[in-house]
Amino acid sequence: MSKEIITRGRQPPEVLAFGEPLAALYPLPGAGDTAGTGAYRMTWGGDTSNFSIGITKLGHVCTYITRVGADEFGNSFMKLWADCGVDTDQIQQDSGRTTGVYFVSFRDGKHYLTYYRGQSAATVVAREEIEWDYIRNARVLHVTGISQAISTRMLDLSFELMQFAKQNDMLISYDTNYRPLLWSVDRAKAVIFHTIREYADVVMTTDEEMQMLGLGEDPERLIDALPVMPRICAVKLGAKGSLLMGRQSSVWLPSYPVKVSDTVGAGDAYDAGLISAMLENCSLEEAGKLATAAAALTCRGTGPLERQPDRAELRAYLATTKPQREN
Ligand code: KDG
Repeated sequence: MSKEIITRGRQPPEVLAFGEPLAALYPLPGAGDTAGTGAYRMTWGGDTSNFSIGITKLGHVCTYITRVGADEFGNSFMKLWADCGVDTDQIQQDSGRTTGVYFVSFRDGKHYLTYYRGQSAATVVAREEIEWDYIRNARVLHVTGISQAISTRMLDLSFELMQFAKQNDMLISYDTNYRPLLWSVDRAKAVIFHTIREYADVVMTTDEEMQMLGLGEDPERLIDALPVMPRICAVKLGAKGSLLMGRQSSVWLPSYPVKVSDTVGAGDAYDAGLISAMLENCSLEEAGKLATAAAALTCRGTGPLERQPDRAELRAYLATTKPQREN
């Protein structure tokens, strides 16, 4: 098959993301802070959808591999991705299943998610419907612990995709994104360790996840707790910034001064910033700054996308703003 047919005249895939999009229901401001007490508005979430949109906004071509329902939420996602420029060629719409949903509640300054996703379309992405030749030349594959936790089929497919990525010299980007509501800590830890040992080049996690997974409290000691040292390892520390560790050096990145409205999706924006910087051969420090600032800017909005920055905004912000404190 000629390249023209494979890419259908569009830019060939550069970054692949694999996982589940979720319609996100947020309580309206003033509607009360516990689920069920007021009006909700719909927006879009799902870690890998947030990542796909984030990295596209930062100037890269991202092909999202997922499945949504042939329902209203599925249709609105298809329109959103098309409007944002995400490549939707590998997305199937399933008339027999629905798109997953989560409701957000805020309590004591923290957010809580309630999922309705058990039988969602994304749990049954079909390997036979992936155009393997079309995605073969991508440079990066991004997978998360959530993509692996939602069904056995998705777990198996994550391994098949990572094996394929490895054979085709892609960088494998992996966010542990441990969600206790989706699987037990023991099962998650076994899968996460296997993924890191066998596949992941870039591993991203948070200090909270480190603790939940029993990987210790000290971000600098994370590497000692992992089965192997990946090429790059990032620990996201919320308001404290992040720690980025490479094989030769590491760098602490302070956070940026923003008024935080909601932190959901900040980690996905971080991943998009880090991987986009790696695609552009930035230094570890530059990559860390881009990622940390992208996460901070995302926290200004409600929901993962409202204030997720694009390339111009992120670059302008970094050129004019100092981080909160220099280490
Ligand atoms: O990273 C943000 C995600 O947690 C949110 O968008 C919802 O994908 C989601 C999940 O499974 O928790």
